[in-house]
Amino acid sequence: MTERVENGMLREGGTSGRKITVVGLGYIGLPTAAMLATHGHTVYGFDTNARVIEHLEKGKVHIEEPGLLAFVRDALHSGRFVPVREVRPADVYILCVPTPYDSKEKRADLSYITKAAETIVPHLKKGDLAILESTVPAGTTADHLGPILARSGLDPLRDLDLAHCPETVLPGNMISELTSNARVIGGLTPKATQAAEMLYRSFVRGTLVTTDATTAEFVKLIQNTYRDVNIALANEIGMVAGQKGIDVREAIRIANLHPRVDLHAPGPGVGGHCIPIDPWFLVQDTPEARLVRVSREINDGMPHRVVDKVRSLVQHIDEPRIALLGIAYKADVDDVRESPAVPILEELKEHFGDVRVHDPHVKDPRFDLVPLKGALEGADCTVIVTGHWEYSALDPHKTRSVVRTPLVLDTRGVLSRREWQEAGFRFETA
Ligand code: SAJ
Repeated sequence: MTERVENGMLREGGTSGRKITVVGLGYIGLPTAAMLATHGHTVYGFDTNARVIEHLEKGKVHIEEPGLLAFVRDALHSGRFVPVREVRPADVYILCVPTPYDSKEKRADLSYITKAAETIVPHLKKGDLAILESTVPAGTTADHLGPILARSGLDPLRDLDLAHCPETVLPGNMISELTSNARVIGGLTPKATQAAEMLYRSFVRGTLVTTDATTAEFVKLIQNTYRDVNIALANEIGMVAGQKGIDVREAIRIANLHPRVDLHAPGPGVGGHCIPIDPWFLVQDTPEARLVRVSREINDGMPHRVVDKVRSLVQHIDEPRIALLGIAYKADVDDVRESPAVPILEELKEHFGDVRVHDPHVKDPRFDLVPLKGALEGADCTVIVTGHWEYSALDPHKTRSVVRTPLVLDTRGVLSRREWQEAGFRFETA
């Protein structure tokens, strides 16, 4: 077996194929399980959702992600990726379950981790490696997972190797990022760190950075908090720029030419399962942390600002018809988790009788989606909420011939102001 090392060169020896059980086959667990199987390991994939396993047994996947279906099928055909209906004993256990956020308490809900850990407890034996990949508040591996695994009668520090290795892949680009991204690996002991590092070296080409488990947990949270706070700053700058009649995107583009400035993009709010949630995990036990809370407030307030803008734009139109383009939380994905488009849609519906929604990627029946032409036909205000490539490719002249009022609100900066204005549109950004 060859082993990949940090500089991308191959080294002989090292981790030979291990027997691994992956608990939780969602956005991260499924590609990770398939990846391990295609790198010589035998992988049992378990999920409490029977539908996930049924899909896999039929050679299908329940997630839309470029390349994932073919990748998972290859792993299944190799015979080394085995979907299972009960947790199987293995030498390595990787927990990839969700850590939802309790929106009332503004805290991490660790119940899935608790249940996942409990399912592996009966199978644990001395020397096993257990890895938590789920994003968690700092200290969870040591103070929450460790004590549960100790119910096996084994000491998590001496008899087991227990580590945290947060995932960092970007939805839409998971397969390549799983191997190319740098990974942070933190064990409860140096031996655990080393054991986890050996495993990730079998498929990661990016740098492996080692630290302790609690620092690894903390690093993941501060990475995503950095993005959230930065986006909040961009959104606030957008508000000021709007008042001064400045094109915020043009201003940010120029500002970012400075080598030490990296302002993010303003938008209709922050969605997805990480960026709007992880900042809460960071500060949940620190009430005096203010900046992170204010940033969350700014970003959570963006959908309301978008709706306010639509209302003021159509105030003189009788019974306006609104075309809402995009329900996914970001461009070119089908994921609607925490999508700012959802509260925008709900609030628009409170004010307007005729809101038509289109999204080329989302298939969720909750949203009454219509074809693009159906959404644009007779529209008085076209609101771009998600920057899907299909929208950046919209032809302003053709769109002009379909809508009733040539008014577009581009919350993502995907359209060319000049081209749309030339086609006769009133062009607004949020
Ligand atoms: N957004 C903005 N302005 C920006 C960037 C993003 O409004 O400049 C919005 C997006 O539209 C979206 C939300 O923020 O609604 C989050 O998008 P994202 O692309 O920042 O984040 P995710 O949730 O798709 O993926 C992130 C990634 N983290 C980083 O880029 C640091 C990914 O690498 C992580 O694995 C993932 O979170 C995670 O699991 O934490």
